[in-house]
Amino acid sequence: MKRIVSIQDFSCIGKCSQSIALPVLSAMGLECAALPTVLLSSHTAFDGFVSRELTDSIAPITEHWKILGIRFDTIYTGYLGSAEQIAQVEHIIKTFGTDDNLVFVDPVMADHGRLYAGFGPDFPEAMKTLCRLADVITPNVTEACLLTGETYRERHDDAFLRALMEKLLALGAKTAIVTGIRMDETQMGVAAMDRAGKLSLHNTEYIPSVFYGTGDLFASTCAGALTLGLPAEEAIALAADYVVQTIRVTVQDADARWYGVDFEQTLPYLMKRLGK
Ligand code: PXL
Repeated sequence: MKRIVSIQDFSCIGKCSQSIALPVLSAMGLECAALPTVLLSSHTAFDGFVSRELTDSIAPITEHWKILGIRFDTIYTGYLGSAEQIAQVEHIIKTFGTDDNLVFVDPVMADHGRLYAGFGPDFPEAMKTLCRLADVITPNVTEACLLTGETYRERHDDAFLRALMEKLLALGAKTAIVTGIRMDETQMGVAAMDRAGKLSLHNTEYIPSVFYGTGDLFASTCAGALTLGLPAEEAIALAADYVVQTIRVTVQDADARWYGVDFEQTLPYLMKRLGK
């Protein structure tokens, strides 16, 4: 069985980060090791959330793993609490990185044109250094603009997309994948570009709604699919289709929660798509 380490916060309420990565990656047939970076009472979209950075715990945990000789097929990073934690994760990548494992960086920090509560304007600059070490990065449009200096906008065209993807690749990652691309009214897409300059766009139905955690759902599924050995285009299509299927189910739920999606209901869809 392949092993992936998920490095991101644990939000007690909110269905994001580790509470998405663990069940999704397990359902995909992967062993998921979890390194929590921050412990939060809820994710940061709730008023009054309480947050405890676990910065002092990260080095002792990973030093123990090193002594045990643990190896990871994929190192997957998401929400990190500070520039100091980014530096720690860079050290983890250098320590556990090999020629054949995958470094998957989701530069979680912003959405809808704004940084998440708790991040200062310097944070994107620190995140750029982490992207440099990645094989794959998966920003949403807001994060991609913060990483490249492009101006954020809600509607996109070919020229914007190509410029954005080229600038992202110039940060140093081998493949850039950007979620939340809106080329027209009815669709939402995921764009990808690799070092060969090939640009692809996987469009799905656009369902007008705002739910937290969909970026984490996309990243966990995509990281899992790549770890299983799916080609990038198939991994992207699977992850994008799973997210849209989950949103479809969530909007039909009279009891839907604004803070997260009903991904628990659609795990069978994901497993079926994988032939499990
Ligand atoms: O879903 C992204 C995310 C992850 N972790 C925390 C968050 C958010 C988005 O708000 O607050 C703690």
